[in-house]
Amino acid sequence: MFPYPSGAGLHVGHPLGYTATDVLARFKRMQGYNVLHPMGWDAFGLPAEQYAIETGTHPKLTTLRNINRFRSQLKSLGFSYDWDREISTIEPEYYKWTQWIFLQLLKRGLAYQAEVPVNWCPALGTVLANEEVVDGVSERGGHPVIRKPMRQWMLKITAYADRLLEDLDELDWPESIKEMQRNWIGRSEGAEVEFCVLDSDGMETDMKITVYTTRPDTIFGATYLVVAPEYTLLSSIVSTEQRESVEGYQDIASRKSDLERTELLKEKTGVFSGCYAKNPTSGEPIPIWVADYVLGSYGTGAIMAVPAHDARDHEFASKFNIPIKWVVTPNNGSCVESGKAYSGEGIIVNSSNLKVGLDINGLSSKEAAYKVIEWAEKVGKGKKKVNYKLRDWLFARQRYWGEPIPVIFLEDSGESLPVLESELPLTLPELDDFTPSGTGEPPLSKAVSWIKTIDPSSGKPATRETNTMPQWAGSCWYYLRFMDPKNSNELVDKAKEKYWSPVDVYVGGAEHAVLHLLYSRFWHKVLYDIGVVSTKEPFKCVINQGIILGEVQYTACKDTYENYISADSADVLGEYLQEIIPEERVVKSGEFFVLKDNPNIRLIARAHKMSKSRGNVVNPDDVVSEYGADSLRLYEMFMGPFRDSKTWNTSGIEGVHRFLGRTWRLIVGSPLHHGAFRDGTLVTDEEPTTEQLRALHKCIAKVTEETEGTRFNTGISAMMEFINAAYKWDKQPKAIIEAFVLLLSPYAPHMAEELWSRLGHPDSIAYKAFPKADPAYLKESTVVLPVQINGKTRGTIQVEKGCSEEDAFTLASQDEKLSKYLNGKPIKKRIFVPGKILNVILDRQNVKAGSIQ
Ligand code: ANZ
Repeated sequence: MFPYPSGAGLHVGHPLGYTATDVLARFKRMQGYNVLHPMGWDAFGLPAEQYAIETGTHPKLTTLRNINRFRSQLKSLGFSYDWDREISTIEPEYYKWTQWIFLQLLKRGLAYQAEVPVNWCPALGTVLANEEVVDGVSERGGHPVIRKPMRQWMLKITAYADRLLEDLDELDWPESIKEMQRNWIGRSEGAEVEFCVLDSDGMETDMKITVYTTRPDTIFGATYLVVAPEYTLLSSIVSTEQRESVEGYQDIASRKSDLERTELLKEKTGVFSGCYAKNPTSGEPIPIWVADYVLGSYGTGAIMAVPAHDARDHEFASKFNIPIKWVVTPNNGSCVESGKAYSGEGIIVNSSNLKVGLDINGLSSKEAAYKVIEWAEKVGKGKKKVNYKLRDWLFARQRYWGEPIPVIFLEDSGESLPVLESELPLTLPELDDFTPSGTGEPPLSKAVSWIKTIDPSSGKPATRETNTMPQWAGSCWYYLRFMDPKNSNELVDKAKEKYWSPVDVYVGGAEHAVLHLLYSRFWHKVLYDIGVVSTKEPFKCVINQGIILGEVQYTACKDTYENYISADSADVLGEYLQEIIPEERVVKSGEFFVLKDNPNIRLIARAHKMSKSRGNVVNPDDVVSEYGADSLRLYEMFMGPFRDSKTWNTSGIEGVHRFLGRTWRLIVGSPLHHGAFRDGTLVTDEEPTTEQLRALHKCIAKVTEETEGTRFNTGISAMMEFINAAYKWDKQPKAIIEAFVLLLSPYAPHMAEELWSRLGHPDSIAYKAFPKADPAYLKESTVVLPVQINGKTRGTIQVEKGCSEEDAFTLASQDEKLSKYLNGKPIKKRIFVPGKILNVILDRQNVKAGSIQ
């Protein structure tokens, strides 16, 4: 995944994913594949715009500066990117195609306008992104934020919900991401049922409230209805007496986010609407309540509440004294625990009304649900319904630093028209003032001469759309552009797309498990439908690299007199002070960490996310200048399994740095005098021994297998083992060492190139063939042979395969453990099964006389 070039530069999390793909790219290239390993910038976004508002610096300047920094940092790590393919989402040549995709969506009815509530901050006069709102107030300045409906562009991702769900099955992605996507799409099967609204005399009116339920089997137990505070029909149902409290409630709810509203642990709130509806099955009047635990944006925005069988309804009904009616019993017939909802399935009870022709008593939940839907369809009061949690994608931002949306509005009629494809890219106008207008109008409304335009087909005056696209837009399809970055006629050339697509390995953080991956899959499917791409899915395999946490921090607890207390007793004490202890004052004792000068004091050891405020951020530049890029690369790959979270540990870099040093000295030798290494290497032209070949081929097999499987840490361990073994040899044959340098090169390319050149090769190592393991050297040549004395296993010996009985016996007699059973003892019989066992039967009499225990 390409990065957002933030002002802070690279953090150590970036090289983790980027080293991994670089190792893979180099490895695959050496195996003879054509590898597309590109880099680019997801460069629109809020921080540059916020910085522009504060300082007046144009976001483009800030962004380009950041890109330059990122590029030089990445180059310092030796990533083998094809820099000719570098792209940036802010360049008009790129966003021309982002706009083009938008026009295709518009053409197919997949982009539309709607009034949607946004986070509106009256004091700042601006719309805020969700991440700029903290606990209902603006992050900047702490001003109140309300939800206000505004005209927005929406993308109809819901039209693809089924395909986005079904096609997940065929992807080689982490199961956890697939599950998150499934939950996000949230397919739910149920029914819509109509409840007739009653007037104040209890008579049926023309008004109906349609509810969405996944449990039609519980309908006889629906003892009230709930509508969301933003339910459109609400104002026409509310009774005069209740109007004021309902409106007050609506106002409070408008300030809350959906997440706050549906939090399970939150105490339920609500107001009575003053009005009743008729349960169509039981025929009973039931009250209609307004409560914010029902969301206006899901289902129909109204529910039938079944307090006996739904936990939230139960809590609500208990609080407001609404009747609770049990209609499902657990299958095993045991009594339902009172005071709690039973939300499982079971056998239906209390559910029959012959007047309406419905009796579901005694049926299972499944059968009952089916029968209720059938009945509702017959009497015209409902139907089967599939719902998705997935919402259409809000695709407009009231911001400057984004792609202009290529739409114009006719001044006379207000009709919206697409900008002609031939006029793309529609470039962002220059602005000096990036502050919001104060009325909610986006900053682009200040670009007066840009806004005014003429509709080319009618010649009528028109104005341009001033909303821009969200940051997600440019990152939705960039992988396609890498395949053909300079094409000015097409988004991507068909043949090139066919050659490279789909992306074989897509590596990035788990934080993109849902939105980015879902949005790109959606756009990709649209592009597939219109014949731009040849595959249904963009990314064949996705891998999430683990997070790198900051160095472990040790904390000591102190009582109020500032005396150290052990962390295990501090919890009991409750109140305690904390002091951060430097690593030099810490030792490990068993599985805990304690103070060096007072081992009774146990410390708290914890790794935290790297953050500026904690001061535990590691800057890769510092590591590179102190240990070199290869050490950083190797360390990040060696820290632990690629997909797991890991903690940064500076002494760990020293470990891999030493390994590289040892490798260097094994091949080149130590410097003759301070600072200078001899030219060339220490390798010899001797034929390698079998032992050396075995060690090498074992290493080749392991490194190949582990690199292929993205288990880089164990691949590196194998190389470390090899170097340890090689140190025991008195000669380093060239054939062995050259192969090893090839193995090392994807991981530590700088040092490998230097060694390769010293080994007498004038050209780069990067395109040489990766060594292949010879199976002949992988077979183990020795076996472990159990040795029994009088039928009892007394030890083992290691013998060459095919070793003779005599040799095995000699080895056993020389073995430290076995010799005491054998030496000087008369032997009655030897039983030898080659490669399996050696059994020695001693002369009984002598055994008794001997000292065998
Ligand atoms: C009656 C009922 C009885 C329900 C019962 C559940 C258990 P999912 O699976 O998430 O689709 N619901 C429907 N619309 C809602 C909304 N806009 N806001 C909050 N809740 C809503 O869940 C669907 C269930 O969530 C529906 O089934 C409805 O409550 C509730 F024993 O209807 B149920």
